[in-house]
Amino acid sequence: MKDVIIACVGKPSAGKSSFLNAVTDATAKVGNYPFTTIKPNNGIAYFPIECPCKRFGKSHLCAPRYGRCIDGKRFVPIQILDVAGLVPGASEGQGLGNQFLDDLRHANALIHVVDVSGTTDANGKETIGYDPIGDIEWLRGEIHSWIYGNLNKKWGQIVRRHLAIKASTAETLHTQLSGYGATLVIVQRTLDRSGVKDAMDTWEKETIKKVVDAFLDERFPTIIALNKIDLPDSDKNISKIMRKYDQNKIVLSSALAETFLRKLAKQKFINYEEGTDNVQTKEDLPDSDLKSLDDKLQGRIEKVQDLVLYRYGSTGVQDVILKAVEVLGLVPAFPVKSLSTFANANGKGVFRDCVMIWPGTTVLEFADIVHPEIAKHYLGAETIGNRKIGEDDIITSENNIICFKTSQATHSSATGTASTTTGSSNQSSNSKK
Ligand SMILES: Nc1nc2c(ncn2[C@@H]2O[C@H](COP(=O)(O)OP(=O)(O)OP(=O)(O)O)[C@@H](O)[C@H]2O)c(=O)[nH]1
Ligand SMILES: [Mg+2]
Repeated sequence: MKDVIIACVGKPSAGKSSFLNAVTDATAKVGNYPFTTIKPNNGIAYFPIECPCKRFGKSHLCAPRYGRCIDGKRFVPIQILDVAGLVPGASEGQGLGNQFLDDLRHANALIHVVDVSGTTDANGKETIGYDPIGDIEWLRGEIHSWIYGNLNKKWGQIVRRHLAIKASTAETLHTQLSGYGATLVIVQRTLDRSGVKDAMDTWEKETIKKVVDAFLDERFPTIIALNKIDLPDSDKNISKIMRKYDQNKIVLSSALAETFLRKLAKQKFINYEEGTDNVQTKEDLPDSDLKSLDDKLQGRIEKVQDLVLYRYGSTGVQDVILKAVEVLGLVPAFPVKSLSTFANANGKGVFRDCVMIWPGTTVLEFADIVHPEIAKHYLGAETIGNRKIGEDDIITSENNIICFKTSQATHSSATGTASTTTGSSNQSSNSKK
């Protein structure tokens, strides 16, 4: 059971650290030169989900332990990792290649931050008119070469061992890929996806490549953030990329605009509703405690509105996180002590905990996530309408408000120590699927 981690990846100066700073309270160093980041930075971002408090008329009482809930829009924490930039040849150790690839082992999903403005070249150096379309495939290719290269180097030995111990293909691949965070479930899905059925000792180089390709899809679901949309040349590059790639995996963003707006909001110059184009100033709200703007600041805000907010509807950074959570298929689940008040014994803590769990997590697995004591003394579980649910039932949006019954009183914190975003991971454990 590990927290879910989403990693920002991409070439140097694409805006990975800026993105982290824009969506979390981290203060990663940002610079217009390659390899500003060497050691990974991390922060917690909050992404919005629909909170059941609204449906049950409890919005005014809703009391999240982490994040916040505003009129039924609940902001749930998730860990974001910002790693060193990757340059061509990284899989052969160029730049900070090996370290970068090592850091990736912890990630569950990737956000590939692409500088869509064409103002940085393949190595992250300042330029003009660079075509970013190649960056998308290049990054995947680099990760592919890293894994394929490592397998290919010792293929003879892998196959000899495979034959000697009469292992199944999945078992052998699992041993080889577990260093990249592969579980048996992921390996099985990889084999299904690749369509490869031949015995391992007959695999050609092309077969190994095909399997690695399928593995990348299963192990590292990726969202592409086309960043720096505020810059002039971004437009034409965006339309070119959108025509070529799956639009469901692409989000437009301006990390710079988001950082700017959040900073002004913090300094009380504006009211800014993250994820929207809604910016209000003292002029809009004369009776508010907002500070007045000088002409220069007013001009900068208008520029961000014209170039980003009014054009694209938002700075896009929140959409990037939402998409990444969506590709992982995480399900929000709410452990409660009472199915009528959703509160603690003292009437407080309404919908206090929200845990994002992996798809396929069962009720009993969820009990263990909330607190091992609950799983140990588990008697049963009920959902809305006091409807009984089985311990092997999969949790979905239909039964995700759950009251556990236990054979003895568990520790007072036991129904609600669920921390941030966690789960019985189909990535981090071999849960039954
Ligand atoms: N115009 C514009 N500039 C941006 C945006 N995001 C980042 N930048 C700028 O791009 C440069 C590089 O940003 P970083 O966030 O340091 O990039 P990085 O990907 O973390 O780079 P490395 O740590 O070197 O790998 C900085 O000058 C940022 O201010 C954006 O949305 N718009
Ligand atoms: Mg950086």
